[in-house]
Amino acid sequence: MKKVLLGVLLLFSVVANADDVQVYPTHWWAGMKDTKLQLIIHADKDIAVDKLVFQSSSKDVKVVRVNKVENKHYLIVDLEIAKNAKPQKLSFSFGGILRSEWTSVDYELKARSRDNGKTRVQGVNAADFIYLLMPDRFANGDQSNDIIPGYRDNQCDRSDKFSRHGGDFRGIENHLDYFNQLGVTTLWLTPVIENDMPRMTEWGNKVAGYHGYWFTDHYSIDKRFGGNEGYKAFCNKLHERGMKVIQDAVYNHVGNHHWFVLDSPSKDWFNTSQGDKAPSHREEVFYDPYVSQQDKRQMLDGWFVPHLPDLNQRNPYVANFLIQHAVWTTEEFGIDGWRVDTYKYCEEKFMNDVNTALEREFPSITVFGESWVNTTIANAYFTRNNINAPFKHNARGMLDFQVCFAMLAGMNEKFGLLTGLGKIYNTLAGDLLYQDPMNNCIFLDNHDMDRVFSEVEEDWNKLKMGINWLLTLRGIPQIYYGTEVLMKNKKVKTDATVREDFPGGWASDKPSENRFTKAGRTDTQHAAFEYISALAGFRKSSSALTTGKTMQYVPKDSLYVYFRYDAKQTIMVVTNTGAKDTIPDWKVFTERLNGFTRAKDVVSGNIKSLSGLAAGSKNSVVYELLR
Ligand SMILES: [Ca+2]
Ligand SMILES: [Ca+2]
Repeated sequence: MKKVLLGVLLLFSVVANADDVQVYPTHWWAGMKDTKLQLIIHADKDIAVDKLVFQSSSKDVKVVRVNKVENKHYLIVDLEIAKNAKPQKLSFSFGGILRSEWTSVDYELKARSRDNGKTRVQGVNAADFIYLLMPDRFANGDQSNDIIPGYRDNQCDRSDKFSRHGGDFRGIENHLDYFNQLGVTTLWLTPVIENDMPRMTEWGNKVAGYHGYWFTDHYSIDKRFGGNEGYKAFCNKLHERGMKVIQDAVYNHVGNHHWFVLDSPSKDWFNTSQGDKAPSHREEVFYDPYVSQQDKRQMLDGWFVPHLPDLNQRNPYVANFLIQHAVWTTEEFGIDGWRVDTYKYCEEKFMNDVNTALEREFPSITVFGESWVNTTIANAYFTRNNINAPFKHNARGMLDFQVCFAMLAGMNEKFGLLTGLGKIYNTLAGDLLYQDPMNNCIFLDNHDMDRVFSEVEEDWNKLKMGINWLLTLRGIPQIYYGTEVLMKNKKVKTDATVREDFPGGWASDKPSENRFTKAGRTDTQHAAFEYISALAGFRKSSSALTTGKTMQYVPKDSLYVYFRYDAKQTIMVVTNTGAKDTIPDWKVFTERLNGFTRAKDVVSGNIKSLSGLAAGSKNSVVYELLR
């Protein structure tokens, strides 16, 4: 029997011509909890021939079913992998009656990492401090990858804000000490997957895919960032430092030069019910008891822009491809958490299926979704919630736009019932809708928003209040690159203006403007960096801030006081946005102050007596209470 099999395999290897055949996932692992695997095999010739035979060389990998789709360049193969399968190399061979025309492709089941849940795939939680950066715009550590021959966009020009600028993984690696100084534990990079797109017209501008949201091949990391090997090395370096990495996922759409589009497997691979018209961006359609099905369809099937075809996640092949890719990426690179782009435009069941599949293989993985929504009801709806709705989402957390808007209001607006500090109070009271609001990621701005320093009219004292809240409110704090050195700008018919290069990230940048160093910062920029670094450093070892409870008091006369506390520690955050210094009536807060006599400013270290403690005008202080 063995001899016969060997003979057949030899024959296959003679006829094998697999260079023009791609298999996705490109490899897999032995010992996965889910023993099913669905391969998409894609060739530039017809492989879905009549009387097709498809064979696996391994007894551990059974071919359950071979599916054909409209496009004969594709086979979609359902496999069952034995539970006790060892890591191994194998091959698949397939073809019609003429054996001389058969094709053979190599495949591999690798060994899973033993470090999942320990030093990689750790999950991200409220003890972390996330730094969001755009790899193209942070630092250029390798000029040799700035232009990759063969890619459709061969421009790298820092004088053009819509072009690529050459930033890469190596550039980020060169600044790991900087993140340590700042107190950052986790890096969230905007998408790193290949965007082999030409420049496209957006808002009247010719824009490159420098931001990464236009995928063209899920299984390739963009070579301009360092490719698959560069990304693996980058993730390993972060993990060796005890840091974590969050990957940015896009399940809703792909770039229109993705192979899905250039050689589409079937007509129903993409949503076409609305043509290429945009979605309504109204998330209410998912929970509104009075919704029309047309409105829901438009949200799910609308195309963000005409060059981003909307994936039909109701097609099980599409869904499986995306789910397996998420699992593959997590195991391959050791991703600690996922940020999911455009969450509210995706099929609801599909999103739950992705999260379930990830948690099955990686129990500690975390996911937070991005839904730019206008109410806490909407935000809570897309995560594990306490809402009595017919559909229950299962994402662990969400990007918390409501807390963001509330903090912006707190810094900028006059105090009122629902304005200024009143909005923070009111927003937090809405936390009853979340099963665990500590899993939400909170932030002051991001790559799609006006930079927060410009939002507060470049007033560091105002921003300092926001930084205090960001690092002491419940949830996982995230800072956008450059905020710590007061990078500014608003969006003006483009978001490129809020995605400028980090000064000092390029060899040609002036040392006097290198913000990675004290010498390259103004006094205010340095003060901001030092302040954030001190508070983030304190936060790391603060049980009250990272795992404690919250108690807030009704704000009154521009004064807002809240506490974070547990059995070991009590933190009090006092903010006065009024025009006058005031001495609060501390008796009001006895419920939390009882037993404490002194308050230590956690940044300056100054200790004051609680009796007579003043709340300075337009100021906020984080105190640790002492007995
Ligand atoms: Ca580069
Ligand atoms: Ca969609």
